[in-house]
Amino acid sequence: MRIAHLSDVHLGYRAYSRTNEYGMNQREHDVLQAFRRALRAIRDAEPDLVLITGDLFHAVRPPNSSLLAAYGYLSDFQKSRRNAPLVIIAGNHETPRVAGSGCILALLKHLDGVQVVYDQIDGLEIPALNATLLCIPARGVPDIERRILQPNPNTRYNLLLLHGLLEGVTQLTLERPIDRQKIVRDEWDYIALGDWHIYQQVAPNAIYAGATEFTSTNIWEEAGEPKGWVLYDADTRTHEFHTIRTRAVYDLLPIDAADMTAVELNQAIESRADALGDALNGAIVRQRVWNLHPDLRRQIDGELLRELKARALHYLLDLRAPRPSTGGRAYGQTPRNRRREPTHACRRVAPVCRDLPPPRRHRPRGVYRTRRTLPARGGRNGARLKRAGNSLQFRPVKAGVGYN
Ligand SMILES: [Mn+2]
Repeated sequence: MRIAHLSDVHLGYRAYSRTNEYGMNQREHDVLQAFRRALRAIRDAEPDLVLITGDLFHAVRPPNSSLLAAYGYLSDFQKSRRNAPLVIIAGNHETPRVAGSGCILALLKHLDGVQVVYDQIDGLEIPALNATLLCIPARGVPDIERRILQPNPNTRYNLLLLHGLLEGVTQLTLERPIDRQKIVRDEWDYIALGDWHIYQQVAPNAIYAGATEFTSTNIWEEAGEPKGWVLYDADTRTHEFHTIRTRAVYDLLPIDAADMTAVELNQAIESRADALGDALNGAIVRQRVWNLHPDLRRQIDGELLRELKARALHYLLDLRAPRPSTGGRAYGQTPRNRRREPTHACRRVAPVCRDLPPPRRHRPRGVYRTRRTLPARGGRNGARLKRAGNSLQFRPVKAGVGYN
């Protein structure tokens, strides 16, 4: 049995201010294009079974634009493969906090051949393939500990689908990683994993397919990693990783501005961007500058910056002032022993309920944020704050516990 496995598509993801010719956010469009490329390649590979292991949608209530396009793509996809089985499990991004609020994936089960699991751990039997699929969507992850996960002895193939982070997948400290011994077992013909945005083979029969575009909280940490889908042969337990074309993401070498003159700094910014050549056009680029004195900051060449921002889809000049109290270590250079949340898996995003107030940084009441003091940081919050800074010179920021 040949299985196509893709994951973490994040349809409805939006970032930056660029729009395409129809007024759709350019990144939302990119994510849809990546999905369409993956579906076309999978259709041509003619697998017996297709698996999507969570975060098909970026949000509990994705934008209509992405929802409509995705429905159309999947409908055509199913017709083109004569409604062969397609199984989708829910990830943390599309799972509502409250079970009764309804999951958007339920819409897709009306497509022929599509089965969806989003509420709890559930077993699906597909008689036509002589296969049983044990599906663990994001909401089922807390139940793993007290469940016995066993293959069905009555079917030829047994697959395990999981959206969650196994222990050992990331070096970073996890609050509650999933017990690897409980999941990664030889008795499964294939263990299809989602939630980790970088393609990774955990065992010969266990693979994270990774995301199909750069949609995690910190895309810079995965710059240069290929995006794609997995074609797995359950009889030989071998697989091929098929890459798909995405928007280019470059995290340029940081510049240490401690001993630089303004001319040297501007030259360094220009030469690092020039090194990309034409690849800069339409790309997502970050240039970090460390130990930047405020006087030097004012002398950054505005003309050069405007040109770079016009050529790239998004050019982020991430400027960090020196911090004397840390012995000169710049902001942003995280001490090695400091605990950090993994970001490839989008843990810091709070997408699960749009009814909650938007995330805010913790800040005492009455403190005003001006454009000049805005942190030049990437990610959703950075973009949002910068937009606010562009439209309002002074913006009162209410006190509140922020959740990223
Ligand atoms: Mn994800």
